[in-house]
Amino acid sequence: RAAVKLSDYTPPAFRVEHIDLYFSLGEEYTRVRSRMRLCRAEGTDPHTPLHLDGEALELEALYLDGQALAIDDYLLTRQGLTIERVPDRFELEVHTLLRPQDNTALSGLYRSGGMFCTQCEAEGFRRITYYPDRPDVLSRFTTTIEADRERYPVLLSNGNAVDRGESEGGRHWVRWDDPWPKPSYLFALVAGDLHCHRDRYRTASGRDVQLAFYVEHANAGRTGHAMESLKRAMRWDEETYGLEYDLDIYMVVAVGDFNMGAMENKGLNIFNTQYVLASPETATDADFEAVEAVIGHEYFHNYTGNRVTCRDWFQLSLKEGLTVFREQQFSEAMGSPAVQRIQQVRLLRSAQFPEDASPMAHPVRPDAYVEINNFYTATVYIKGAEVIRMYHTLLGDGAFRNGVRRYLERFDGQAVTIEDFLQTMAETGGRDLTQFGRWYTQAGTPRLRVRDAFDADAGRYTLRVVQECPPTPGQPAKQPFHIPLAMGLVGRDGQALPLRLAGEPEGQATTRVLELTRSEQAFVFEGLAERPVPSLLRGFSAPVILDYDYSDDDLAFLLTHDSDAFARWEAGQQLAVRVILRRVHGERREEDLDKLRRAFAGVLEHPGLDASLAAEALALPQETYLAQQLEQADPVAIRAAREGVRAELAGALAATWRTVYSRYRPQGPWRLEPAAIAGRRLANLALGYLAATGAAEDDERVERQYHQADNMTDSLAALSLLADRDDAAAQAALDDFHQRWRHVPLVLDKWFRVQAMSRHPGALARVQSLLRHPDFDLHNPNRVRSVIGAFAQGNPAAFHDSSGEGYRLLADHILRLDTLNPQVAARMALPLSKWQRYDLPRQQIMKTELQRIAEAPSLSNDVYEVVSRSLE
Ligand code: BAL
Ligand code: ZN
Repeated sequence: RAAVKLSDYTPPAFRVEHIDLYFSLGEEYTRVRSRMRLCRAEGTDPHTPLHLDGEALELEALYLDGQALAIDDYLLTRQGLTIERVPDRFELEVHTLLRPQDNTALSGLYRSGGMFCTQCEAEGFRRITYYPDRPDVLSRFTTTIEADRERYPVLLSNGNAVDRGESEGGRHWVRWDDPWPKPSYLFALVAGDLHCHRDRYRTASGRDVQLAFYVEHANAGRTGHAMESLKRAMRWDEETYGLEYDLDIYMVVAVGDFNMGAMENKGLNIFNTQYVLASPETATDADFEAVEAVIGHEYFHNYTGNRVTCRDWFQLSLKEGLTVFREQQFSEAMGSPAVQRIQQVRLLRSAQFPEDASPMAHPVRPDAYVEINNFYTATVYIKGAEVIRMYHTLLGDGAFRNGVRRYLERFDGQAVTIEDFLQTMAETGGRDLTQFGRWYTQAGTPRLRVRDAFDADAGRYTLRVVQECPPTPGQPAKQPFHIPLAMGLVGRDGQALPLRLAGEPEGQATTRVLELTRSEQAFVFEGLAERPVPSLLRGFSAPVILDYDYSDDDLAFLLTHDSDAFARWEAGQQLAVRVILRRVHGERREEDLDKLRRAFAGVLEHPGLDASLAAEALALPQETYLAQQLEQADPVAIRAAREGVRAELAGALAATWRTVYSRYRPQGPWRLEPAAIAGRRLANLALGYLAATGAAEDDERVERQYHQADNMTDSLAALSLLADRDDAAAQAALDDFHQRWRHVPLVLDKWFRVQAMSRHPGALARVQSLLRHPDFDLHNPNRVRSVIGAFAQGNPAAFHDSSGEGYRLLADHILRLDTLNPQVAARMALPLSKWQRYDLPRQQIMKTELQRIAEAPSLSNDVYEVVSRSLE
């Protein structure tokens, strides 16, 4: 199937000066009338035909400058419409007919519950009308929506509501005008019977902005946290980047059926309910945090994405990497920067590193795709944010912020490229970033091999760093990257040592950033009285794999003494990785458990204990991260080894866990405050260990927490531990949860998810029955992700069951889902793309299932691209 290539980019031949849309929404069909003022772009050949994208549309009529076009005046294909001869300036009117109620792909105009809504990024607008549906065509939009007044009292689109009225047959209409030119992917429409939570925000310059959150009536009262998060995000962007909101109204609509997390449509964000609704009874602390982050993310897009957008979809990370980084900065400012950083790195390692090591590996700026929806990836988003973080590290905070502001001013209202951003940052920072640009073009995770030597007589310590990056599809050899390596040296007494490179004057800095630009480099530090312990990659200063031969004692030492919180966490994780992997290899050292036990006890006994950081430090490394440390992984053996270590730590520290549990459980009613959140986190971590002691009192503790919890964080923490068991108490809790929450979809998703991720040996059979449960629905992406996604990505031991049943179950459902929603189906196929990471018998079955999918008739481009690349 045809790939779109970056090298084939040509500027648009026609500009759309204005588009006036008229929607007549109906139960059986919807009519769309589009009136566009088009003109030939300067320098374009006067004979270039007009091509408009269009997909799954019924064309009813077409008028050029008021004249109806006959069928042989244009060419209609499955991809669009071409008019061979058009004047330099003209008006085109297009009438299309849609059936949103049959749109199960959830791209374009579709129905979710009782409402109409849209999703146009990346290429959904072409499923509404014929249009040059590409991000570098910006136009002024006016939109009129007409619908039944009783069923759809709320009619929304981008910009400001400028007129409204009644029409015949109990219908009404509203006209919207968006003053900001935008690409079609930012168009949005919503119609429904919705509850509105209103508030207002006064900007730094004193303008009042109306804020409006629209939800289904059943969800009224659950938007308070999202509203407050939005106001915090607006304030933060003013204070940090000097960016003020640019319309008089900011609207957010929550919909239950949504392929993505949320969408930054100009002035009218459409959100997955998951990232808007939050109340203590229904949402966990993690959900509250995610709502704040995603509300921030979509708001920050208003500049990084909307005011300055992408020239083409290869530049997606231009807006996404930058916006994820801004979102991360916002979350760090609202909470604990160290905890945020740990969570970011955990996500990068579990989602992006495996992608970089798979046949789906691609650079942050890909150079070809069959289906752009497949490139909304961890690489484009999260590695893209790491790339932006590296600019920040290299330039410093002030120059970085100035650079972003300059980029936004220079390219305001334009569709630009990653080079434009890089060049602006280079100019502002006074740096040559040419080599740094390789982060955008070379795929794969670089590995840093660090070796050291100490010359006691000279007091000289040398760090030698070699960088390598493994081959990835189409890129057998890599050039060296420009890598900021933040580091420090820790003295044997635990003190941070001043860092003086050979030839430099005395200085007091105890953390510095070494810049790696060559395959191999040495750094010589002077003035050291004894051999230090190096603290490397502080704050995770680059998205790389670090290889330094620490002893177990060094790791335990850094866990206690490193002044960098991230590096402390990392040292503890690496110690745990070693102990677990030794078990995987059948190596059982008596002293191992003792080392971990002492290290864990040290964290808990630390006088300045930060409960949130402690909870991160005491959580064992994830199974997916452990699997990455092995050439070929056996997920069942990894699960057994990790669970074995967990049970032993549970037993060895049982008294400590019980003390931690009772000390840190917040007293009194639920509060969303940092100390209470940290307390719940640490107490629930302790409960997780206690669930593995095998003692009846601890089993009862879990049951008691489930039944007594006044909030979803504690209730779900206990329920997920109960889902690992199969006794009567566990079943009773699962039944109770279902009974209580079956009418609240987001909570019911949690019920499915904890079972799909159960560590019980019978989890695979349970997933098979969940897929037959009357509440399971393949049409709803959140439900699909809660069962199929949670199982295939979050339960490796069950998914990789040696029978191959997990793979078969996944493939069967991908094939069914592909007929409904190709975008989500392709995403569900990604776990199979990682087949090379597993042992040979598993590889064989995974490839057989990929092959079976590849051979299915009428496969979508989305799924075809994932499975065919996986098999290459
Ligand atoms: N632009 C798609 C959703 C998001 O990244 O915000
Ligand atoms: Zn985004």
